[in-house]
Amino acid sequence: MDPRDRMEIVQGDITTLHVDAIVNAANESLLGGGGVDGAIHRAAGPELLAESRAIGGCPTGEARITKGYRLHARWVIHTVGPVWQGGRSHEDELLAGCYANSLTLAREYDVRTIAFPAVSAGVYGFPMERAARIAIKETKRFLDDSELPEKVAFVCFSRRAEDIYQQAMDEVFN
Ligand code: AR6
Repeated sequence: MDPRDRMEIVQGDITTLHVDAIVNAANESLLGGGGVDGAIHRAAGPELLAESRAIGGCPTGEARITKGYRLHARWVIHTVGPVWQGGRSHEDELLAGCYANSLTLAREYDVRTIAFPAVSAGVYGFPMERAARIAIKETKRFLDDSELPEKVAFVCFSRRAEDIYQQAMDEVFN
C-alpha cells in the first residue's frame, strides 16, 4: 500500500486510542512530566513509572519501549524530542531521529498500528509547522522501505495542529 494511505491525521487524546503502540513525548529521565507525558502516565497507571524507572533514562533523539498497562495500547514507545533552541543545535536531525528510532522499535515488536503526538511541539517549543513536516517526511521515508507498521496516526490535540499536519502532508506528498 502507498505510504500516504498508511498515514492518517486524527484529532483527539492519544491515551484513548485503540492501537498497538502509542508514542510518548518524554524527557531524558523517563520519569514523567506534563503534557502528553503526564496524560499517558495517568492513564497507564503507576506500573508504567516503575518500568520506566528501571530503564534508567533515554538520550534525546532515541526511543525506549515499555508495556502500556491500563492503556488500550499494548506498548508505549517513549521518545525524547529536542528542546527548540532556534534551529541551529541539530534540532531537526534529533527530531527526525525520534521518528526513525520509534518506528524501528515498533517494527522490532511487530507493531501494526502506532500513534504519534507532535513530539517537541509543546513545552519543548519546536515550531509546529516544522515539526509536522519532519514527522511526516521521516515517517514516509521509513514506510517506503518497511511493511511494518502498517498504519501510522498523527494525533493532533487541537484543530490548529490538525490543519498544520494536513498542510504538511500535502507538502510532503505533492
Ligand atoms: N494527546 C495528544 N496530544 C497531546 C496530549 C494528548 N493527551 N496532551 C498534549 N498533547 P508536550 P514536548 C500535545 O508538551 O513538547 C513533558 O513535561 C500538545 O498539545 O506534551 O515534547 C515531558 O516530560 C503538543 O502539541 O511535549 C517533557 O519534559 C504535543 O502533544 C516535555 O513535556 C507535545 O507537547 C516534552 O515536551
